[in-house]
Amino acid sequence: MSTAEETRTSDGTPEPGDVEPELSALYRDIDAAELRPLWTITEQLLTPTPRPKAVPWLWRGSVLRPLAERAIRLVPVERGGERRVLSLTNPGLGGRPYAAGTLWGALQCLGPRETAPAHRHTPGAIRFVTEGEGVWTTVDGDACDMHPGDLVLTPGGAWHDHANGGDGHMYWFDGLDLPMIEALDAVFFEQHPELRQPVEGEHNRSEREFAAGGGAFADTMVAGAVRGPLDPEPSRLLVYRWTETARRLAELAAGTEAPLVSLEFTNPRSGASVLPTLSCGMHRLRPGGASLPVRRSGNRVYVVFRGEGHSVIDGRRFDWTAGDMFVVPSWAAEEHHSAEGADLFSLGDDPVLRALGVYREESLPTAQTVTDVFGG
Ligand code: GTQ
Ligand code: FE2
Repeated sequence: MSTAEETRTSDGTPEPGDVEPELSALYRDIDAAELRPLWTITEQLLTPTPRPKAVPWLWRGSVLRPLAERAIRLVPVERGGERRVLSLTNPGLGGRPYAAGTLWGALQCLGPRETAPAHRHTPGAIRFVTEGEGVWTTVDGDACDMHPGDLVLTPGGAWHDHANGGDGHMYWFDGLDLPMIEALDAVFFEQHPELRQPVEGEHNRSEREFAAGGGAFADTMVAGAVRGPLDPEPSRLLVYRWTETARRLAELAAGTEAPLVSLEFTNPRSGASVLPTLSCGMHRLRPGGASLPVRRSGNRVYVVFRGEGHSVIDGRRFDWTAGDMFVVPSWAAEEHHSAEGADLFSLGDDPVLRALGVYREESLPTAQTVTDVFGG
C-alpha cells in the first residue's frame, strides 16, 4: 500500500524517514475518528477457514452432576433467577456463559415438587432428558411429559414452565440459540403472571396431534441430517420420544456396517430441522466403531447419553462417558470411537448456516494423529 507521494527514492519506494511522522499522524487521526484501516486487520477478519474463539472442551458428568445436586439442596428456584441451570462456559469465550459462539448448553435440574416459573423469550430452546422421572414442561398450555432420552422443544415465543410432580430429582440438558439472538440484538423476555401457566386438557397434546401422519412430510426423523428443507416456523410436534428414537437407531444400525449411524429429528410438517435456528440429532456408535474425521462449519454440542468412548477433535483426544457434554467448534475435525458402543445426542446451529448459504462440510480420508489428551 502506497502511503506518501512526495518523497520517493530512485526505485520508487517511499523514504521511511520522511513519511514516518505523517504516517503516524494518519493512523492517529484515523483512530481518533473511530475508524480502522482494513489493510492492517484483513488477515484477522478474512481468515482462510473459520477461527472460532470457542475451543473444543468437555464437561464431565462426574463434576456437573454433584454440583447440580448441591444446588438443589442449597438454591431455591425462584422468580428472577427463573431456573436452576449450570451453563457450559467455554474457556475460549472470555467468561461469556456460552458453550460456543452461537450455542447455549447447560444442565438444568429440579428437586421434588419444584416448579421453574412460566416465562417466554425470543430465544428458542430444546431439552434432552438425561436422568430422572416426574417432570413435565408445559409449552403454550401443552404439558409435555419428560423421560430419559426424550427431546422436548420450547420454540422461541412460547410460554414454558417446568414442573416436578414427583419426589425425585430430575436432570436434563438445555440447548438454546441465545448467543445468536443476542448477536442479532433481538432478545425479548417476559414473565407469565402465574407460576405455572394453565394446562389445557390431557398431557402430550402435540404428540397426539402431530407425531404420526400429522403433516405433509409426516416423519419425525430422517437418516443422516436434514440437507434440503428449511422452515422459518418451529415444529408443532414438541416431544420426540426415546422409544421411537431408539427404534429408529436400531433400524439404521441393522441396515449398515458403518461404525456410526446418525439421525436428525425433523419438523413433521416440512422435514426441516426442529427449530429454525437449531438442529438436534442422535448418533449411535457400534461396538468397536471408529468414524473417520469430518469437519463442518457451525458449532455442535454433544451429550453422551449411553455408553463410553472417546472423540478426537483437532488432534486432541477427549475420553467420555454417559452424562458428559462436549463441544466441537466450527471447522474442528471430529471423529468418534467406542469399544462398547455409545449413543450421543447433538445440538447444532446448522439450520442458520444453511439458510444463509454458508454451510460447508468436508470428510477427511484418514484418522487424525492424536497429539494430546484432554484433561490428562
Ligand atoms: O428452562 O426456560 O438453560 O429460559 C436457559 C434459559 C433454560 C428454561 C436455560 C431458560 C431456560
Ligand atoms: Fe426459558
